Amino acid sequence: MLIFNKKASDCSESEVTDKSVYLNRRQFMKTTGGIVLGAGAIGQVSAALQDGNPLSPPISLKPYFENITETSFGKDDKISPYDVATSYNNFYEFGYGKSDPKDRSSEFQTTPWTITVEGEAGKTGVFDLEDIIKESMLEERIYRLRCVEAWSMVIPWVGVPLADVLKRFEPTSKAKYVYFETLYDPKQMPGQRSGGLDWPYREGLRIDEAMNPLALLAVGMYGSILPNQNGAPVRLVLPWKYGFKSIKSIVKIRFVEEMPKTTWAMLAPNEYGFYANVNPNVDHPRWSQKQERRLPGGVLFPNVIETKMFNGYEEEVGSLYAGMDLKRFY
Ligand SMILES: Nc1nc2c(c(=O)[nH]1)N[C@H]1C(S)=C(S)[C@@H](COP(=O)(O)O)O[C@H]1N2
Ligand SMILES: [Mo]
Repeated sequence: MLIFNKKASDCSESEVTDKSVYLNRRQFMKTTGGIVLGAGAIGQVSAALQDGNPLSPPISLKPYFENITETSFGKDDKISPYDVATSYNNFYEFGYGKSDPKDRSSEFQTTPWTITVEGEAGKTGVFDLEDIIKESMLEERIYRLRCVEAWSMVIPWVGVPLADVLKRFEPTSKAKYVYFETLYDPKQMPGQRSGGLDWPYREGLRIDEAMNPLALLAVGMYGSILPNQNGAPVRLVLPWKYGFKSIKSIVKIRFVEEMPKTTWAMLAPNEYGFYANVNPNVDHPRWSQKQERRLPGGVLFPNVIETKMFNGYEEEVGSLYAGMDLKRFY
């Protein structure tokens, strides 16, 4: 997003067909009247019927994906087609083009997967991802994703509240921030075989941001597991922040006392800050952040909409930044 001076044409998307439209649980409930289905069965049926996500969870996680808890997030937003959400991606480990992640990640190995927990916490060590997930109910959260490049989508994520997971590691009072790292494996990730970014991809949050109920540790989307190009098998989703904060394919969580160095802020500190909260009043030095192109949109229907403060989540997260100069802490 920094190094290539994107042209406006990069954001254009061809219209997609109805076939790929994700049928979410509520819509499904409405069209069937919800007559024959108990609450537990709805998740199963919708995951099977929606023609979006064709992936199936590992056997051991199947019961969890069959009992996804609905939430009220995003009920007024039109969900982006699965085809768009899985073919227009930023995942520089697999290349810099928008279609590279899909085209080049099909062999990426995501099982087994462990996360190393380090630093200022009572419980540290190497944890199996499945064990981390199984401690909580999976939830569906339909969130808007606003990329710093000024395009956006609406994605039905499946995951667990980040706070629930972090609390289990018992962070100490010195844990003022939490740092995350993506897998570093140039053999599997062709983008890491060249420079550009300083690998591994790194992100971080203030601990109170990480504990905010909106912050999601996602293991799925559109009713099933994450496709590799979307950050399988586990990623952050922070809908009030620019997309680059939502780090993919996480292998390390470290509780720290000082603000951690993060990938984009390291590369271009004048363009990308640590906070990276969506803010239409603070432009990127090279483009406006007042509007965004909601995908899909094409040349004829660019589908440009106004960007909202904190991506429309001010009620949930505004208090985290009370009294802060958001022009300075961008
Ligand atoms: N490890 C890693 N995480 C990443 C990125 C990346 O290049 N590498 N790109 C970020 C950016 S810029 C965005 S907009 C989102 C895109 O998520 P999506 O492809 O699921 O829409 O992932 C973020 N997480
Ligand atoms: Mo992004």
